[in-house]
Amino acid sequence: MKLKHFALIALAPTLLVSGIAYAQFKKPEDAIKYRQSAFTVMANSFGKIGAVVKGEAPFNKDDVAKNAAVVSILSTLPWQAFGAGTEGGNALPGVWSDNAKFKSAAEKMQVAVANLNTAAQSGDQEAIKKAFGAAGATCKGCHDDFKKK
Ligand code: ASC
Repeated sequence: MKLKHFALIALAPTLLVSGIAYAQFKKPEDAIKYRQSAFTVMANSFGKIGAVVKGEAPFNKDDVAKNAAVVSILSTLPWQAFGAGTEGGNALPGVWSDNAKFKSAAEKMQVAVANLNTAAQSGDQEAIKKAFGAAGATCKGCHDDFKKK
């Protein structure tokens, strides 16, 4: 393996956690498509957990654990695609004009879904329900300020 590749693999978790942009986009539309795709896949898995929490789907511990892991991993991805010059899509201008607040909201969401993942891996239904509600509130909080209606 080339050293360059080894370094990238070794650094990957740090890059993800710190939100350093390593994904490169040729055009702003590519960044918009990337972040919307990440949110779409995240919302799909989050919604499946929601159906269980609301009693609309049966509780299957392994499915919930898998969906929570997907949400947790995906939650780290969209932020690198909100760089300068990528305004548009469903994002309100505040993402760029009030970027510190946006970043803080993004971090809150990532912490909340990591907590949901911890609860889901334990299989504790009450903990899952509580963590799901808290995570949903962080989605909504950010949408209220930063997503077009
Ligand atoms: C979802 C989803 C969101 C959040 C949000 C929670 O399932 O797609 O964006 O929950 O509606 O308030």
